[in-house]
Amino acid sequence: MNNTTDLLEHLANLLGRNGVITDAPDIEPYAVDWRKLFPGRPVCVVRPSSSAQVAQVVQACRDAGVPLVPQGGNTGLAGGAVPDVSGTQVVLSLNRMAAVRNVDAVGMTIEAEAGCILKVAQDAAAAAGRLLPISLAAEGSATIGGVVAANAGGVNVLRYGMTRSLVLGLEVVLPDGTIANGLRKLRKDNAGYDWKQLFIGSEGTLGVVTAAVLRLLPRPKHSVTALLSVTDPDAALQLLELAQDELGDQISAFELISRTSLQLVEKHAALKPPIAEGEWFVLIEAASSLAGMREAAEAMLGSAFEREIALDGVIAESGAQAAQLWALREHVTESEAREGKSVKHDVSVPLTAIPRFLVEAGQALAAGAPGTLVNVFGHLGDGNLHYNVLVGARHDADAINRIVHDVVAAYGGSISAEHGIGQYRVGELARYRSPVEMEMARRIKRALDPHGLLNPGKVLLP
Ligand code: 2HG
Ligand code: ZN
Repeated sequence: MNNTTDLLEHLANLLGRNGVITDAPDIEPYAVDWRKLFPGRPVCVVRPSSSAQVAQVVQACRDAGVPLVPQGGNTGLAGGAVPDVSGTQVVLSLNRMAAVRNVDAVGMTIEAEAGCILKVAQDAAAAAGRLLPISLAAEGSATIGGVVAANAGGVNVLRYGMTRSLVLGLEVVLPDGTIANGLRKLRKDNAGYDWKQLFIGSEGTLGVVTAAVLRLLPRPKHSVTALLSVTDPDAALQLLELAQDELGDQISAFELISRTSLQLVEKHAALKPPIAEGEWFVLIEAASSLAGMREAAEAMLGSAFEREIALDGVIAESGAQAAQLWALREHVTESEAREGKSVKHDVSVPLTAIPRFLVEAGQALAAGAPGTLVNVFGHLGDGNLHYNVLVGARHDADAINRIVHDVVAAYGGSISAEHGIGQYRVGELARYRSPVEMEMARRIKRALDPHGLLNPGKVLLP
C-alpha cells in the first residue's frame, strides 16, 4: 500500500496532477474496452505529454516493480490495451501526445506522435495532397501508436499492405525506460537489424511506441465504388479474379459481406443495400491518379453479368453514394454489438480455400454449437474474414473458438489476421503456433522485458 502511495506521489510529481488519474469515474473509460468484454481495475491512469515523460514513467514503474499497460484509442477487439483486475497495473495513455509533427509531400512521409488520431493523420496527409492508406472503421478514435503497436489492417490492405509496410521509422520507450529513437524517414535502410519490426504488432508487450514516421502515397484523384450481389463465396472469388483482370492494381478494397451482416445493419442502423438480394455482397473500390476508373468498373460489371458471376450490382454515381455503400459495410461491427453477444474470430486462410472453409466451419458449428448464427464479413481480397458467431447465454465461447479455429488450422490459416492476440486469444496462440515459434517469442520478450512489466498477460501467457 505504501509502495503504491509512494509511486502515485512520484508519478504526480513527474506529470503534474493532471497527468495522473485516480478517481474511479474518470478511470472507467481507460479500464475497459469499448465492447465491455474485458473490464479491468488499474491503480491509476498516467498521461505523459512527451517521450521523455513516458521514459520517466516507465523507469518509475520499473523501479517500483509495477506493470504498465500502454493504451492508445482503446478501439481494439482483443483486450490488448486494458489492464487486468488485480488492481496492480498502471494504464499508460498516450492521448496527450497527439501532434502531427510534420508532413513531407516530396519525401512522402508523415511523422506523428503516438496519441495522434488516425483520422487526423489521414487529413494532414490529404491536406498535402498525399494519401495515408490505413483505413478502418475505428479511424476516428484509433491512434497512430495503437495502429502501429497492433499492426492494424483495415480495408486497403490488399493494395497497400498492413501498417507494417508503411512504417519507416519509430521511436520506442523500452521496458527499462530508455528511449530508442529511430525516427528516420528513409525508404532504404539496411543498416543492421531492422529492430522496429519487433515493436510493430507486439501490442505494447516489448516497448511503448511514442512516435512514428509513416510512408505516404500519391493521392488517387479518381475512384469508383461498386456493390454487387452474388450467390456464394465461390462467385465472390470469381469476381475477385475478374476485378484483378479488369481493374488490376487499381483495386483498393474488396470486401465480402454476408446477407446476415446486412440484415443486422438494416435492423440496427436502418440502412439497406440499393440492389437486389443475394446471399452474399461484395463491395469493391478502385482508385487511380488517372481517369477512366468508372469505365473500367462498368466493363467489369458488364463481364460479371455476362458470365453470370453477379446477380445484381450498382456503381456509385457520386462521392455521397459511395459513402452510402461504405456505410453498409462500416456499420456491421456496431450492429452486431447491438444484436447481442458474439464470439469473434478474425481469421485468414489461403484465398482459394475460403469457400471450403466457410462450408466446413458452418457444418462444424451446426453440429457442435447448434442455435448459433454466423455473421461473416471482411477483407476477402486479403483472405481475411471476420467469422463472428452470435451466441446465446448457454453457449461456451471456448468451445466455439475450438470449433472454428480447428477448421482454420486445417486449412493452414491464422487465428488472428489483423486484430492481434491481446488477452482474448492468448490461449489460442499458444495452442495453434508451434512450440519453436512460441519459444522464440518468449526469448524475445525475456531479452527486452526481463521482469515482464510491460503489458503482462497479452500475446504471451505470463
Ligand atoms: C472490420 O473489418 C473490423 O470492420 C472489425 O476489423 C471486425 O467486428 C469485427 O469483427
Ligand atoms: Zn477487419
